[in-house]
Amino acid sequence: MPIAILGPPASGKSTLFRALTSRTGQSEESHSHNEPVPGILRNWEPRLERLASVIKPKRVVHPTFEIFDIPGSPWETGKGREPVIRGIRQSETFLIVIPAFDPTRDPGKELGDMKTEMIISDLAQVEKRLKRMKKEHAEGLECDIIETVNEHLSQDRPLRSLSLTEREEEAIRGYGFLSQKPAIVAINRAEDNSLDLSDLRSQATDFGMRVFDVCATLEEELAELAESEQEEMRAALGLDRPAKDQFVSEVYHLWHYITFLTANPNECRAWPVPEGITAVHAAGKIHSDMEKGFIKAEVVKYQDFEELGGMAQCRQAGKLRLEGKDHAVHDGDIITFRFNV
Ligand SMILES: Nc1nc2c(ncn2[C@@H]2O[C@H](COP(=O)(O)OP(=O)(O)OP(=O)(O)O)[C@@H](O)[C@H]2O)c(=O)[nH]1
Ligand SMILES: [Mg+2]
Repeated sequence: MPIAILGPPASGKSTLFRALTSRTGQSEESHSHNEPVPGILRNWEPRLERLASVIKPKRVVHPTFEIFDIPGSPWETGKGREPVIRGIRQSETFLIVIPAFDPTRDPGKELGDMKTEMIISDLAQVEKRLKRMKKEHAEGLECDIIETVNEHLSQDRPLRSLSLTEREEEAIRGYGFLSQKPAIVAINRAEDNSLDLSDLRSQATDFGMRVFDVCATLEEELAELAESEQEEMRAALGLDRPAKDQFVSEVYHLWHYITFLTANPNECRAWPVPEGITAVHAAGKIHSDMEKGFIKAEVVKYQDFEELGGMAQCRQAGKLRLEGKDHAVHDGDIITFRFNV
C-alpha cells in the first residue's frame, strides 16, 4: 500500500480522497468502516500531452499512484479493525489530513496528537520486542538499533529525525514504524481561508513532515467540472494549483522522484523513477528484457524537443545523444532504449 490517507475523525479524508482520485459523487458505502478504500491517483503530466500532440501515438499513459482512504480514526482498535491497522503499517507514505475548517476544533492539537499517537504505537512495538530480546539474551545490530530507537522515541521524537545507516535502516524495515514513514500534511482549511496557518505549518515541519493547504470540499466540487471549466473557476476563485498537483509535487519531493518519458507511435508514457537511476535500471522499469539485453539509450532532452518541435528536428540538430548503461537519467529525458532479446 503505497500512500494512505489518514487523520482524525471527520477531518475531510474521504472528501480529499475523492478529489484526488476523481471519484467524486461516488460513495464508499460499499466498503466497510473497517477496510481501507483503494483508489488510483492519475498524475497529469503536461509534457506528455505536448509530446503526444506531435507523435500522435495510439495511447498516452500518465503516471498513476495507488492511494488508500483510511476510514475513521487510525487509532481506533477493536473487533474488525485489523485490516485498517495492517493497511496503515504496510503503507509507504502518509497523507495526514488535519481539519482547519471548523472553528470549534484545534488543528494544532490534532496534529500534535497524530504525532504522539504514532510515537506511542511505535514505542509499544519496540517495548514488546525489547522484552523478547532480553528473554532470549539476544545481541547484535538489531538489538543495538532497537535500543537507540527506544531512546529516541522515549524523548517524544519521531523516527523520521533519527539518522540511520543503510544497514540499520534495513535491520528495522520489517517493523513498519509509523513515525518513520514519510508524511505529508494537508491542512484542510475553510473556503474563506481566513485562518492564519503559519504556526500549524511550522509545527508540521518540526515533526519532519511536508505541508500543503487545501480546501477539500472545494477541490471535490472542482474535480467534478470539465478540465477547461476547472481552470476558469480556479482563476475566478484566485486558487492556486489543484490539490492533486500540489500533492504530487510533495510526493515526488519526498520520494526524490524524477520523470523520464518514452515516445513511439504506439505509446507516449511518463515514468516516475528515483533520482539518480541509471539508464539500464530505467530500462528495467519498462521491461526486464530491456534491462537484460540493454545496448544503449538514445536520449533527447524534453526542452530541446519543445524548442525544436519534434524528434527528427532534434536528431538533425545533433540533440540526440547515445548513452550507455551507467548514464544517470535526468528529469525530462525522452529515452528510446535499444536492446537485444
Ligand atoms: N467546511 C468544510 N467542511 C469540510 C471540508 N472537508 C470536509 N468537510 C466536512 O467534514 C465532514 C467529514 O468529511 P469526510 O471527508 O467524510 O471526513 P473523513 O475524515 O473521511 O471522516 P471519517 O472517515 O468518518 O473519519 C463532511 O461533512 C464534510 O463535508 C472542508 O474543506 N470545508
Ligand atoms: Mg472517511
